[in-house]
Amino acid sequence: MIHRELKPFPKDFLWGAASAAYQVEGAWDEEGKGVSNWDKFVRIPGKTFKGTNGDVAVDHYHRYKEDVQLMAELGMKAYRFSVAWTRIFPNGKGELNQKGLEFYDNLINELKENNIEPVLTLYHWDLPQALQDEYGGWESRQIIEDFTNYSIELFKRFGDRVKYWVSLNEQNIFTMLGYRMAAHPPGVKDEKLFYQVNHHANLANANVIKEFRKYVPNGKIGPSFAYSPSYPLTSNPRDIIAAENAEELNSHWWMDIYAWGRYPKVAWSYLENNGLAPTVEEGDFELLKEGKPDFMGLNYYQTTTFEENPLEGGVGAAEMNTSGKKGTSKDTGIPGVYKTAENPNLQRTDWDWNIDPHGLRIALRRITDRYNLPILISENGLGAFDKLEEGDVVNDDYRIDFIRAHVMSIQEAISDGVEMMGYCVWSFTDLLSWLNGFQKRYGFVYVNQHEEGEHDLRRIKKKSFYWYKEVIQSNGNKL
Ligand code: BGP
Repeated sequence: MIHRELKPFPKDFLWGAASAAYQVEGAWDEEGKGVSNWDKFVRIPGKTFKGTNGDVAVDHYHRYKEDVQLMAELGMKAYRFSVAWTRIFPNGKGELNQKGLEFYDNLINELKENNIEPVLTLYHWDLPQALQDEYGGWESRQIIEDFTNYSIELFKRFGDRVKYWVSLNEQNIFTMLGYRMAAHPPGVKDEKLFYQVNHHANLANANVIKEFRKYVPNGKIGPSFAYSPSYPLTSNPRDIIAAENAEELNSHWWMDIYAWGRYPKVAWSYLENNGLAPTVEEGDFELLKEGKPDFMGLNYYQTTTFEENPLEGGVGAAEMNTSGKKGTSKDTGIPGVYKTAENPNLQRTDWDWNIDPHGLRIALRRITDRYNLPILISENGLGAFDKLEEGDVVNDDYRIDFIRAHVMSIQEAISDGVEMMGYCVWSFTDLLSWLNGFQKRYGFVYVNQHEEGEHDLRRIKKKSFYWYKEVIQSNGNKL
């Protein structure tokens, strides 16, 4: 649809930015914090870009006040951050660490005093290592209880001030990288376990949402899903089936569970036929149905294009581009299901991520059509090599262009009838990219932090900072 006139952004639209504990906080072993799976994983040689880790990250733990002041200056309405489970329960359960609770208390209070709505993510990938050691973390159903107890502690402590909550961040990504590609902890490649782990995560997610209703009755909670809408490469029906396979196995398989508490039929049948379906216990589907979210959190970066992949001799899984050398990524696929293909209509970033603002509108509409839930965009942004110029200037016009085009797409989606809650750009300050070090930057605020050489961690407002400030001030009118 081409609209004659676009609808305005809602008055209370949450213009924001996002981060995650491990990527910003640092202070990895301070004030009682326990060891997380990431604290351990980054120490294995060859796992991250140039061996980067989050020991210091961008030192937000010590500089949160300065960071919140910058958010206030930007005029941000919302800040999405995650809590490090190991700061609250150093061993994942049992002994509670008051110092950890205090840190988030202070952060939340600082945000509230500056009229910034906190959006709290319960889990953004940093699992207590003690739970991984004891029972394999997400590999055991025991995680449901431990994750729930940890979450309840946060509901009790922060529920009076935090209205918006994200349960699991990108379950599809942390399980895929952790159990399918061995690129994230625990570094496993086991297709069957991947689906079992996901079943446990689904149950944990549902249980936490169920408990949330008791402790934060006026709050809103939902998972953040990394949705990459699937396109067929051509109008050849075989490619269309490949794209539908991808939509079913890579997207509906998670979002259907979140929204409806059931797995999509075609995907389930594929898993059963291939001996991959998870073991389900009595009562699981009842619980999954009870864990209805208030919104769908959408992390949108790109779309993916698919074509048919033969069963015999088809393309298998390929590694990602973590170097920032454009054009080095390879097509990846599942024989007999799909394989990815380059979309000739789209430009790519240096990490070979497709730049596709219209894809965001497509994502918003597909989620709305299928699930009829309001949507909070919990991540969207551009990872790039930024250059710090003379006089502490960063001219990131490419980032402005990227975000502008995506904001326009959101407005088109609103005009199409999509119910939008807010837009959290990834990220506020520059931060540690899990596998790409500090060289892949996303922030409105440059942080002088590097893999090597001088890094005093000073904060520098980029050109995009000033631009986004006007966007927020004008409620999206001035782009
Ligand atoms: C999402 C994660 C974020 C963030 C972002 C950018 O998948 O939720 O934590 O890292 O992607 O990814 P990357 O740093 O790999 O470019």
